[in-house]
This record gives sequence, C-alpha cells and structure tokens, in this order.
Amino acid sequence: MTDSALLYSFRRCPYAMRARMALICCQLSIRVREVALKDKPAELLALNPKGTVPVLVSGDTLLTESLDIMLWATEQSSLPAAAALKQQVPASLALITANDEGFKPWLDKYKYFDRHPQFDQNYYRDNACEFIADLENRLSHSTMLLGEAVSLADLAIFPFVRQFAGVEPGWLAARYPNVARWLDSHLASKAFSACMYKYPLYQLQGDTLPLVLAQE
Ligand SMILES: N[C@@H](CCC(=O)N[C@@H](CS)C(=O)NCC(=O)O)C(=O)O
Repeated sequence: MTDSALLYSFRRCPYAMRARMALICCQLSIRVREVALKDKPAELLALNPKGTVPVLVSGDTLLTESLDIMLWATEQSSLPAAAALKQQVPASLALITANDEGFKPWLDKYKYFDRHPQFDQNYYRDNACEFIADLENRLSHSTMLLGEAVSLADLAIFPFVRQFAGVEPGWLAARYPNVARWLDSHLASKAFSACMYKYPLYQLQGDTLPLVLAQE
C-alpha cells in the first residue's frame, strides 16, 4: 500500500517536516505534493477541511495530523530504524505535547513579537526557554532526548527548535550547547537533506482539466 501513498506537504512547515522525517527514516516510498499554503489545491481542502498540511493518503487511510502520520510510518516499516522509533512512544508523546502546546505558542510570539506588542521579544523568548531548558537538561545526560537512540520525540521536536534557533542566530548555541549540538546533528543528517528536497509546486486544482477542455 505504501507505494501509492501520497503526502501533501509544505517544505518549510515544521509539522510537515516531522512527518517527512518519519517517512524517510522508515524508508517508505511516498509521492509528495508540495502545495502553496496561500493557494491550496481544492483536492487538499476536500481531503482535509481544516486546510492544514501535512496530509497523507494511502488506500483507505487518510491522516490529517502530523503525529498520526509519524506513527503510521513506524507501523508500515519492518526496519530497525522504525522499531527504534516505536520504542518509548508514551514518553515521546508526552514530550511532543509539551512542544506543541507549551513551546510552540511561545515560539510563535517570540518569532513574530511585533504582532504581540503586549510584551517585548525577550519576554516571549524567556517563556519559550522553559522548554528549551528541559531539553538541555535531557541532552546533558544523553545524545538524544530519550536516550541514545533517535525517538519520535527527536524527529517531531527538532524542526521547531530549528525555528527558534533561526530567530536570533547564535543565541541558542551560546546558552544551550547541548540543544545546539543535538539540533546540528539532525540538521546535518542525510535524512534531513532528503526531507528538505525542493519539489516543484503541485498546482493542479480540482477544476483545471475541465477548464482547459472548455477552452478548446
Ligand atoms: N496539528 C496539525 C498542525 C499542522 C499545521 O498547523 N500546519 C500549518 C503549516 S506549518 C498549516 O497547514 N496551516 C494552514 C495555513 O497556513 O493555511 C498537525 O500536527 O499536522
């Protein structure tokens, strides 16, 4: 089934990145449709009325949450890498929830502080750093967040820490060296290079073909 699986994706979206990372680490063969968030194909909106990416379609399976796609990927593969990702799922999910519900909203405010003038940028950064400090503590004891092996938590969280690191280049590395080392190891991986491959934009709209035919 996985040969026919299709992923609607957006290259710079951290949720889509984590889904692509899991699919790549599990070595699944997936067709990718890179969409423009400002001009979403009608078929994507029909599949996912929430209008978000990533979305995965495989046979009767339709997944519209990045975490579900990650878990699905680990179930489709019998590779050791997938087995490793399947370990510590409850611990991974707890950390990912802390990322998505705790860290991510502060990250957005830190990044777009000019849209949130109630406080200054440092205030938002300080709040985001509660989560970063927890990661630093974990990574001072182990190479990856939940031990020595790459877990779902690592793959799901590093795209968001990448965004954090990009707001003020050099700031993270100077204060959280273990997080910076961990982030760099993911950014330097072959899997991440594959994850960031630049696909041409998928532009086919639901009504493109009939319009073309009508003009002839
Ligand atoms: N909970 C969703 C969140 C996905 C999400 O918010 N993706 C963003 C892009 S990073 C999106 O598609 N936003 C819709 C838009 O910008 O129109 C998931 O984990 O897949």
